[in-house]
Amino acid sequence: VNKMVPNVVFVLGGPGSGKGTQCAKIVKEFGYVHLSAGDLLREERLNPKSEFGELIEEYIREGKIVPVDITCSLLERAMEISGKDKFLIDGFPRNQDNLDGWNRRVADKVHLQFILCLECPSSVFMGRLMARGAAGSGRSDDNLVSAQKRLNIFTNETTPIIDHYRNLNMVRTVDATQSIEKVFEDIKVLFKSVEG
Ligand code: UP5
Ligand code: MG
Repeated sequence: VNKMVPNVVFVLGGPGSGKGTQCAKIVKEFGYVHLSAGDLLREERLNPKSEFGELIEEYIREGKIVPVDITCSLLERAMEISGKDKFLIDGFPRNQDNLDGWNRRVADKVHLQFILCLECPSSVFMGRLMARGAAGSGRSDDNLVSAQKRLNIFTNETTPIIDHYRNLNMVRTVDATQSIEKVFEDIKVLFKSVEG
């Protein structure tokens, strides 16, 4: 059977930069399937049959990045069962281990269209996370201590991955400090240009 090579867009940006919010809008407008690595991990953590539940909980609370084989397996499975061929992969790859695992396991089977980067200073996104936590998000990492750890890991480990793709001229950046609607206006322009 001749299957189409799936298209993938990575959506990266600091914690609370608006990745999930904007992905939901891209799904509606452009028909992508949204795969949030964080959401898949949080779901797996609640699966009583999973052997990784405790490990995932600890990593997420500490803001640490889960070993790539776990995350990649969840992403590959979700891509497969969707039966679709256009994916937004939100919040991955976040470090060198993620990038290596992706390149080893998946990269050759998909077409990476570009990296959408939501640029937002930490003063802005930390405020959003605290507001979300205060509003009862239920996320074990929406507290000041976890958020600070997530921010440090983003700065030290994820920024170099974005730079790697920037050197390949694959990064498209939007100003994520604007209103949700304004950010999406900018994102639409990018997707329209790749959709032709
Ligand atoms: N909001 C959004 N946009 C706004 C705007 N333009 N103006 C004003 N407010 C705006 O948004 C966050 C909040 O801000 C919301 O309340 C929203 O209304 C508001 P959201 O869209 O949720 O932002 P997002 O970038 O998705 O934030 P999230 O908290 O999900 O980002 P993280 O990157 O921290 O979380 P993620 O779920 O990706 O990862 C969590 C943890 O999982 C990681 O720390 C790590 O431990 C683990 N993980 C891995 O180990 N490996 C992976 O590959 C992925 C995750
Ligand atoms: Mg998110």
